Amino acid sequence: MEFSYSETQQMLKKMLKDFSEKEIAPYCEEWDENAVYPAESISKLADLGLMGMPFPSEYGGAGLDYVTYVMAIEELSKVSGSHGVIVQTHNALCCWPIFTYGTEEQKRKYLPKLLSGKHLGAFGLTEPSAGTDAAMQKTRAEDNGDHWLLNGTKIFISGGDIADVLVIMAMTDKSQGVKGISSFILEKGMPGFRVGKKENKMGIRASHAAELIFDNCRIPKENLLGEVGKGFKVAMTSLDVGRLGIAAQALGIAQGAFDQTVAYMKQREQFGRTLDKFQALAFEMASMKARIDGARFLLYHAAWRKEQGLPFTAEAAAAKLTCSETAMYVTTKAVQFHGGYGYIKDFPVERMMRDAKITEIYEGTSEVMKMVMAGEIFK
Ligand code: COS
Repeated sequence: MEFSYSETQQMLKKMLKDFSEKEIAPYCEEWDENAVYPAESISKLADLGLMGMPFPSEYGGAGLDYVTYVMAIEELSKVSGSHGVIVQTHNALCCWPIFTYGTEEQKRKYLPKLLSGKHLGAFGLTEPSAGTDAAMQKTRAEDNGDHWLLNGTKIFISGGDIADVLVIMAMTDKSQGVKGISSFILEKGMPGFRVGKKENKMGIRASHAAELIFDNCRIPKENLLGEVGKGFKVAMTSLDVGRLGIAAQALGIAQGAFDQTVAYMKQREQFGRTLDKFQALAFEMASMKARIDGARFLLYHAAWRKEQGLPFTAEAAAAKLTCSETAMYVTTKAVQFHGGYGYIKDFPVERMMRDAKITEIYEGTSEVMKMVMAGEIFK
């Protein structure tokens, strides 16, 4: 067992801390208020290698391991949960399935631009009637000779409005149920593909969620990703990797809110003393720290298993469940400890509490995490 940070990890954490303080923190509230996608800072993160973290240099990746990858997302999310999810969705849900299931030709075609951050990636699984029950895909892909014809609608797609490359799941044979789902690589601008409604969200407002509409969208035959009928596996295994990133995002939000609260309590005076001198409050901070540190161990362990090539589905689910519940617990307390100042937009904990909530919902709700874990316990 190894509990220390490597030199690379220490350097990356320091670099991202400095970057977040300088390039993200001053603009966070404005991006949140106006739901602005932070293009410039994402492009700078791409220059630092963040858009292709756990992929080999052969395709233009940074060659980092998965533990370092989750640490990076955690660090960014301490300041901005939106940046955490933008980076993780791109890496885990678009680059990862192409890297893992793509043909050599597909990898050579798509990965260099994705991993360098010149192109942004997204992932389309969710539909109006296929949320938790993700296998209920209504989007159909029909074999039409030299191309696939895609018809249907996806909703709540993170980065869907700005993505250049999207991994999309669709039903190719309804009679086969979950084994009739296939996955495809779609590009912005393919005929018959357009972006619909952009959601007005409670939190992570600098990361957009959009509707995708496919109206006789023509996808070249060679853009099938993996085998026909194996799309659900592509989606589920991608979500396993995605859940490491969402757990990291949640953990970062929790740590960020905790740090803000420590600083606030040291300077806020009531009844003639600063808040940290009230034992009832200090004890609650101790409980929060114990939960954050416990959640971190679960996450790093799950990421380590992924790195070792060991099964990690249930561990990733446990990490996401715990980190997201911790984020909600800590941010709610953080707002409470700030009192009235926690409820206004002058302090970041208000945004952090709104940002935390989605981590219990997307890429599988807390209930789905329990289904995955129960499946493992009773298999
Ligand atoms: N990794 C690899 N394969 C997986 C998998 C995973 N994490 N999860 C499911 N599969 C496979 C199953 O093994 C099964 O294949 P085989 O029949 O060849 O064994 C196939 O996918 C269908 O699985 P099934 O529907 O029977 O599901 P499970 O009982 O394995 O799991 C839940 C059920 C609900 C836990 C699972 O389907 C799931 O996680 N669904 C996604 C829910 C979700 O996250 N929705 C929100 C998406 S947000 S974008």
